[in-house]
Order: sequence, then structure tokens, then C-alpha cells
Amino acid sequence: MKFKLPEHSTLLDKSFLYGTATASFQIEGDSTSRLPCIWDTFCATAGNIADASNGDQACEHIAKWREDIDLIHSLGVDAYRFSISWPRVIGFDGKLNPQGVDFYIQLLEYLIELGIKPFVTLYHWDLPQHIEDNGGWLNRQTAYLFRDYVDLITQAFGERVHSYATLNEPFCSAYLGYEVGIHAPGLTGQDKGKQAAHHLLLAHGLAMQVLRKNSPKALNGIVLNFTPAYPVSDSQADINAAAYADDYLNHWYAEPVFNGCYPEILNQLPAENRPQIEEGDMQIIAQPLDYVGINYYTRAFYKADDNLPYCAISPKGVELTAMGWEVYPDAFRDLLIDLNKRYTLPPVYITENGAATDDEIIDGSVDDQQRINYIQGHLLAVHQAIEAGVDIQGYFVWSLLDNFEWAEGYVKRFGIVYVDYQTQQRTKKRSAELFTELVTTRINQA
Ligand code: IFM
Repeated sequence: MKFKLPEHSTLLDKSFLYGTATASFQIEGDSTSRLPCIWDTFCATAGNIADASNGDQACEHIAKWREDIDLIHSLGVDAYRFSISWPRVIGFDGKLNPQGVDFYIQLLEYLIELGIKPFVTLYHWDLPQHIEDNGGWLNRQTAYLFRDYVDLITQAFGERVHSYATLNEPFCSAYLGYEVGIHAPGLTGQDKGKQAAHHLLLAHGLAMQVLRKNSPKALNGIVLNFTPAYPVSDSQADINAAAYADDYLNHWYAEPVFNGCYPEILNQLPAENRPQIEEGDMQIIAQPLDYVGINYYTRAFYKADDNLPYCAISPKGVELTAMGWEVYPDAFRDLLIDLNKRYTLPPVYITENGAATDDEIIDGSVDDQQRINYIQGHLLAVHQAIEAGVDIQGYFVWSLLDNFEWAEGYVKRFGIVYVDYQTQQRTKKRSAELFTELVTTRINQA
């Protein structure tokens, strides 16, 4: 088996960028050499994490980083997307922590030495706990603290970074963390979710201004995730419910970034739940971007409900991954095409796409056929979106390694490389081998 794409596909061109991705809290471990973050606190409460685990060891990447970069190099990919742990690089006093900064500088320099482009995410959910203790993303001041952290760290990194993303998936930070409470810091309430979202978006805009000044040569942008909303039936009520969910869960983050306004359903929220928006905020949020990162895993279904604007329905009789997420690549293609129609998009990178599957090592190898099929289908969807006119320049598979899958702990395995958490041994899965075959057989096309 090989990943197959039409011969003329730009995905087979050397200029199409391939990479793998990780995030700091999910892989680093060595939690005592940084400040505590909201995920340390969240993990410490019984019942929050499926296997009662935490990020103390994770993949021991802080110790094994060189081996991990060698592994990435051996995959033959062009780029590596990873995130900076804010609590590792900034102390309580708001100043740089030299030990943390040195770690990332060494990492960046080794990537550059091996010809791998560093794609750096500045916030992948690990907010320092002392900032949360002052209100976290509910406090407007956190947006300015983020700007200050970005200012310091980007000056320290100089020109070593190929691309910066301000935030990864503000939907998850705001909605999952502050509205429904299944992610850190575990708060609930529509008012909180929407206020946190606004401050995150403000933080993004402020950080973009800093990035333009400090790293004008890098590709600077944001990473947004989308779970396209489908109606369960073609009744008008279900169609309306799905449209509402799409605006509430997806476009709430895209519309401010691209159009400088929230979706119109803002006016349907109870007045006390609407975010406090200060004059000039929306202009700050809608900064020009060099690229947008799009993360896609699955779609969702909604029906109308007498008491709620929408009601989510679990799909039946469809293929699911180990996360219980439907495998449906056509929604990915349609999402990309729809976003391109709805907004004036900058160049697009697929910054995350992948699947958790029930992987097992048998005789030293992992035959992850479901993941292979998943990647195959989604690469084809990217190809089709490009054919339909979407400017997509790269694809990052999530994830390089099996790692800490947030509220699911270590049970769900997203890696193209298997991690034995007892020995910390890494074993390439079959999907990793096929990914290498794909990226190393690309040719320059006219
Ligand atoms: O593991 C996460 C990642 O941190 C953010 N995007 C979704 C992935 C899978 O749930």
C-alpha cells in the first residue's frame, strides 16, 4: 500500500510542505523545571482525566528531544510544528527564564541544522497557573501578558523560526476550558466561554502586531479548528440549528479574525452573556495574516431543540476512530472550499489532521491500517480542495508521537510513531513509513 494521489496533484510537488506536529504539555514532561500551568492543576483533580494521568513525564521529550528531532529527520518531512510552553520560558517576574529559552533555542538550531523548518505555536493551552489565579482568560490583562511574553520570546529566537502561530484552536481554550469545563481550567458558563474567547482573540491580534515587528520574515498567523456542522435532516428547523451551531462553535473564531466582527448570533445571546468588547478591539483582532492554519478531524450533526438553539446528535452506523469521531473526509474538502468562499483567506496550511486508532505493537511493528486509510482519504480531500481553487500550501499530520491526549490521558494514540510509556521507546508505525514514502518521492512539477 502507498498513499495514492492523482499524478498531477500539487501534493506530489516538492514545494508542497509536509510536516508532523506536537504540543509542549502533551510531550515534554519534566514539569518541575517549569512553572505550574492550568493543565497540571486540572489533572490533579480526580475525574478530570480518563486514566488519572498528568503531564509530569509524558513522552520525556525534554530529555529525549535530540532523538525526537532525529526521528523527524528520518521521516523526511520538511517541517516540524511544536509549541512553546509559556510557563517554561517566562518566570513569575514576567522575565525570560534562560534555562527554558535555551532549551528551545537548541531545539530550533538543531532543526535548522537538519534542514527542517520550525513552525512554532506560541500558545497551545498551557497557561501559567499564577495567571489563571488572577482570572486567566477571563481577565483582559492576560491578553497583554501574552503580548509581552510573545515580545520577549520572539526577540530571543531571532530569525530562527520559519513560521509562528499565535494560538492553537482558541475554540478549545475558550469553549472546552471556560464554557463546558471539560478542559483546563474546568470552568463553566456561556458568559465565561464568550469572554475568554474574546480575550484570546484580542491576545492573538496584539501578538500579531508584535510578530510583524519582531519577526517580519516569518510566516505569521493563527491556527483555527473546525468541526463542520451538519443538520440531521433536511427540515428547516434542523438546518437552522446546524447553522447556529456552525456560527457558535466554528465561525465565532474565524469571523473576527477575517472580518473583524462576531457572527450575528451574538445579538441573540442573553445580554449578560455577551463578551465585553472595548472600542478598537475588533480592529486589533482582524490583523492581516501571512497564513491561516486549519485543523480538521471530523464533522458533527445537530437537530433542533425546543429549549436550546441546537442539539448535538451522535452519528450511527458510520466509521468511527478510537475517539468516537466519524471518519468523513468529504466534509474536510467542503469545509476548505466553503471557507475560501466565505472569507478572503490568506494561504492555508493544514496544521493538524490525523486519527487516534487502537494501535498495538505486534512482533515489533504497528500496522495502523485505519490511520493509513484516514490519512489517505484526507490527503485526497486536500487535493480536491486545491483543484477547486483553495490555496493550500502544506499538510501536518497530528501527531508525531503518541502523547497526552488531554482529558483522554494516554489511552488515545494519535501518533504516527508509537510510544511505549514504560520504556519511552519510540517505534514508527506503518503510517509513518508510508508518510516517508510519500514525502520522499515528490518531484518538482512544472
Ligand atoms: O491532541 C489534540 C491537539 O492538542 C489539538 N488538536 C486536536 C488534537 C486531537 O484531539
